[in-house]
Amino acid sequence: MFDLNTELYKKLYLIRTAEKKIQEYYPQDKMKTPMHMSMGEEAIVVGICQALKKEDHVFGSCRSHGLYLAKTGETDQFFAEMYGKVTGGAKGKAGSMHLSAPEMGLMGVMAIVAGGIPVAVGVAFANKRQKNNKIAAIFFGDGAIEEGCFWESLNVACLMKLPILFICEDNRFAKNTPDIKRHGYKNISEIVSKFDCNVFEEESTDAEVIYNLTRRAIDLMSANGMPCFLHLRYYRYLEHVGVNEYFNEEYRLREEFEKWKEKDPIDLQRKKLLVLGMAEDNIKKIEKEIDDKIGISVDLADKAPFAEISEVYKDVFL
Ligand SMILES: Cc1ncc(C[n+]2csc(CCOP(=O)(O)OP(=O)(O)O)c2C)c(N)n1
Repeated sequence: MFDLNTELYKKLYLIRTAEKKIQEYYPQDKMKTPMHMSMGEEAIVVGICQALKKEDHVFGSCRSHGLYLAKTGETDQFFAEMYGKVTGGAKGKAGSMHLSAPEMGLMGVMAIVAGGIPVAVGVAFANKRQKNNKIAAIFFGDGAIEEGCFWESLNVACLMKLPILFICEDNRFAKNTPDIKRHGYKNISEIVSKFDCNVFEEESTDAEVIYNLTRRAIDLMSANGMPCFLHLRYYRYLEHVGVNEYFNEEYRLREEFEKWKEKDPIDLQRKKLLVLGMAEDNIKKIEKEIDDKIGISVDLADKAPFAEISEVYKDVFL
């Protein structure tokens, strides 16, 4: 339990610190990619990726910095991609919204809302055919539920009993539009539970709670062969896109934000380590190692060259 909680904290701290670095350096205008920040959602991606096997396949949306870092733990290619440099995972052609590291199971993240869902279902189908015991996990926002391909994909996955986790990261907003202005129904989980799948619902910023829930989901999926739908609530700290702390009170309440901030996933996990008996100095040592690693990655990315012009059409489907 101590080891698990330490691992969870390392990932949570890594994600938050990497994004704080992005906030700090973005105004230099060297990172040209739009930024959809993960701040607030870290417990979900960290808890789930911890519960998955290394070789499982993960897919995400445009808001996937946290997912990438939780799944891979690496920061060199991550920052190089942000800077658009040849040392990035996609040689600088992908940016923040199309990250991938297939060798580490991060198969791809996509800017088209719900775009990754049918792709993940296809991979789950291949995994089942190959009997390789791998799980596909697709992360998407609540806005993706409004896309037809979500329902088509869910239907096929249930019909074919595919080994897939559908993870709805529900922050109640698609850009600035709240769920009540978009949904002709009350409860997503209630509707999804009409399908032949295992449905889980949780609102927690505790990565250990999410980890345990995911373990239960995976166990149930291997017992009854049915896909899982995880409906997980969180609060997006920043605006839809961008790195500023600006909070738009035209569409959401600051009090709600303050309430979620009190149970911030990183602070919560740090306090838990202290309660479990980890010395403050040990925690600081862990944090320093991660700070240093990120500092080096940013420096390397900044100094790295851009790809040659001849690379422009390579690795691109036209
Ligand atoms: C098919 C499609 N329609 C519209 C957009 C424009 N768009 C980008 S993000 C977004 C809202 C996404 O909300 P949600 O899925 O809840 O994810 P979140 O931003 O909350 O993580 C929209 C409408 C898009 N990228 N793709």
